[in-house]
Amino acid sequence: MGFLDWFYYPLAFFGLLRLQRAKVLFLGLDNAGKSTLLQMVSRGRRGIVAPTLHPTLEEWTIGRVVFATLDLAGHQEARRLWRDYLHDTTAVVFIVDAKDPGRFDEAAAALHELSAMEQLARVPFAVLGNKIDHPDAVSEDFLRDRLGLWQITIRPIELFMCSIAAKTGYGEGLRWLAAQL
Ligand SMILES: Nc1nc2c(ncn2[C@@H]2O[C@H](COP(=O)(O)OP(=O)(O)OP(=O)(O)O)[C@@H](O)[C@H]2O)c(=O)[nH]1
Ligand SMILES: [Mg+2]
Repeated sequence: MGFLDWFYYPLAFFGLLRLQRAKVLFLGLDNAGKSTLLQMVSRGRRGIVAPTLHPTLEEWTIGRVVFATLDLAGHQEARRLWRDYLHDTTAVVFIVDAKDPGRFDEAAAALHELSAMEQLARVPFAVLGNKIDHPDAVSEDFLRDRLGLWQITIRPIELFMCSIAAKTGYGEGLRWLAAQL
């Protein structure tokens, strides 16, 4: 495999490279797995990630596709920052830690707040229930219910259970997302 093949493989694989221009946001609470997914997409492997300091924006551009992570936990000031950042978003990947039920309500609130925003009115959302390699991870039906996904109707939205660390499940989510664009 040549250098370019190696470089573009993850994106071509997900069907995102054919896009003219795209801004794909990886959103979710802290500790959900946003930085880990960004590493997988940008480098095809997992490195060591330290918790990202808030409010931090990480960006990675491949071809004409910009990937960015944004932490949705916390206070109003951070909220204002991410609100400004959303206007030309093409697609949203919303990541939830599926082994942390104590934070499902907080994650659901952030997801519903996002889905009500005008800037994202027609933007497709792939919701990733991450960390299913862990024994405490909940089932897909349980997570779907706790996040209240059936209440979000005006856009394509789909839940995918995955383990970003074990490289399973999120590829389907990204391919589904690319197919919506
Ligand atoms: N078991 C398991 N752990 C994971 C998985 N994906 C990420 N993690 C771990 O979860 C922790 C948080 O991952 P990050 O990628 O830093 O999460 P983040 O959403 O960027 O978090 P902040 O930077 O704090 O906003 C790290 O210790 C990761 O190694 C997974 O699929 N399974
Ligand atoms: Mg991070």
